[in-house]
Amino acid sequence: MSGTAALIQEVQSAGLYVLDVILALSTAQKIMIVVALPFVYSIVWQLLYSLRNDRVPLVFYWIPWLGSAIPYGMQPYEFFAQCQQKYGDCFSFLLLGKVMTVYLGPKGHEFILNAKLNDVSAEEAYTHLTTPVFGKGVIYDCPNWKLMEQKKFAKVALTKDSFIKYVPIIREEVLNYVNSDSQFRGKKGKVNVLKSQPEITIFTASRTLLGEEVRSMLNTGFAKLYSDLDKGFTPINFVFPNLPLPSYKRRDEAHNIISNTYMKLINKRKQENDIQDRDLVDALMKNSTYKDGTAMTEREIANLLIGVLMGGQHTSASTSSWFLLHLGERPDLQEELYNEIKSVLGDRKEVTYEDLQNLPLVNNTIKETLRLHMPLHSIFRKVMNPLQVPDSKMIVPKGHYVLVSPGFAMTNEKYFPNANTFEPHRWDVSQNAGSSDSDTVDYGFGTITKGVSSPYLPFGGGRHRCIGEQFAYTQLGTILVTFIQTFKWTSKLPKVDYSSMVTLPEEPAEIEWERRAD
Ligand code: X2N
Ligand code: HEM
Repeated sequence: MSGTAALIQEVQSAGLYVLDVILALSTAQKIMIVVALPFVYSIVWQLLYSLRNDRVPLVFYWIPWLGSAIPYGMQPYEFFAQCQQKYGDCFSFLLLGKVMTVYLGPKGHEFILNAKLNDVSAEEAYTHLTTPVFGKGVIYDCPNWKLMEQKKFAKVALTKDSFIKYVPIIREEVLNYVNSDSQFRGKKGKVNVLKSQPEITIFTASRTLLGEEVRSMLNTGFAKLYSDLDKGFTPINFVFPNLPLPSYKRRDEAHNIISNTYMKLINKRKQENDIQDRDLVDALMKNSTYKDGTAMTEREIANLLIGVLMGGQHTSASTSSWFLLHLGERPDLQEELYNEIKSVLGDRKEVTYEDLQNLPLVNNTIKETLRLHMPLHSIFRKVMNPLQVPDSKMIVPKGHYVLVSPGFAMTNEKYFPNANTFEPHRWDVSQNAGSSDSDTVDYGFGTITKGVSSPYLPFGGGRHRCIGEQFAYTQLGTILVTFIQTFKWTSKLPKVDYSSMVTLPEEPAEIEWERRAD
């Protein structure tokens, strides 16, 4: 008999013996074993994993599958800081069955955001979450080259010429809101920014990017559909893309109705030959043919509109909520902002796009808010080919994920002295110093800086870099100017809620406002 066959027989009889022992146990003891087995397995697996020197160190965890989900989900930056102390800038942790490799700091930004297209994939990391919400054929439900072109198509509606038109519209929407919403009735009062800012954001973004037709529908039952769709865009959906629950059904129904509505709008404009340069709808109707000659379908244009609006909604609403709450603790800054606005606009109240370029404190307030509250605390990619960690023997295997967190560097003492203090004036000097690299690259949606080793990257970098930065600054700048012109306010800064899609303030997130006399 060969050695192998003998071994197999040996193992077989040992297995049978173990089975006999187990069957002889009481039911309670059997249950104990079944319960304990995953724990034993996971601990043995972690021990063996820790012996490999070609792997990034793995953060120890007790609970199988769940891994480090709770410390990460509650306080990601504190969790990262603790891991950094033990393992350095590069470590792995288990998040709900997925191995995440984190690389903190500028080297990590470069490693992950500038990784090769063949090695890492954003669509594989995000599609389960985004496709049920945005719909088929766009963003992360298509090959990367199509996403690059979709970003190029959308950018046509995000130019200086468009912003010049958007600013008065945004101002009108904000004024209309603060002069009619029940939370803003009277001379003074309290407002929950987690209600007001999402509403102001959706009204201003819909009116500018989707046009008056869609904006006016938001005063009707149509708004409920947005809320249903929104409830399908949470970290829970990231973990469980589809469950037989009412919220998932409402998400899918809301998607279908909204997508159909946008298609009807596209068709109406087409039929009436009413295609101008008003908004993103016009821009995509004019320019959405891929370089291979195929045109985006009307369904795909509708879904791209949903995706772009949804992305801008969460990030922008979070940012304006946070600057209101920070400024509420700094009446001195509100006065400084008021004086800056007055000195540039004079007796004029109607802010313009050009004015916004001449209001450094307004822009630095937004910049500082994004430093302290980068809306996306974690950016993910799925590893598609074994990936070597630079200057090491460590390999991140295919099937694992990489996670980059510019928000960690942005709130770190190493890069920003008094990192936890809200201080817009820290940006006064050196408006653009630090990003000394002028090397640029074009992935298909316009030139961007090649290097991503800056510690300050609220809009990401590389081929997936944000195209909404200028729109966000225009929208947020106009909202901030209009608030400063209209109100003085106070507040107490809430803690951060990291368990949402974007980093939000915890409830209660209120400001106490008072109308300015003039
Ligand atoms: C259960 C606490 O809460 O212990 F949207 F056109 C549109 C970003 C995807 C972030 C996923 C996991 C948090 C677990 C907490 C478009 C404008 C985009 C860009 C664990 C106990 C979408 C998932 C968040 C995992 C955190 C980014 C966005 N510009 N928008 N335990 O997508 O850009 C778009 C782009 C994602 C996440 C998480 C837990 C283009 C807990 C307690 C609980 N995350 N998260 N955008 N966790 N717990 C966007 C890229 C893309
Ligand atoms: C991508 C941040 C507003 C559209 C990104 C990324 C970040 C980001 C970090 C990179 C994601 C990744 O690498 O996985 C922000 C912040 C915003 C903001 C902080 C506001 C303060 C907007 C707005 C729009 C928008 C207003 C649309 C008008 C996009 C798009 C992408 C993107 C289309 C590209 C996604 C990709 O290529 O994978 N954004 N964003 N964003 N953002 Fe934004």
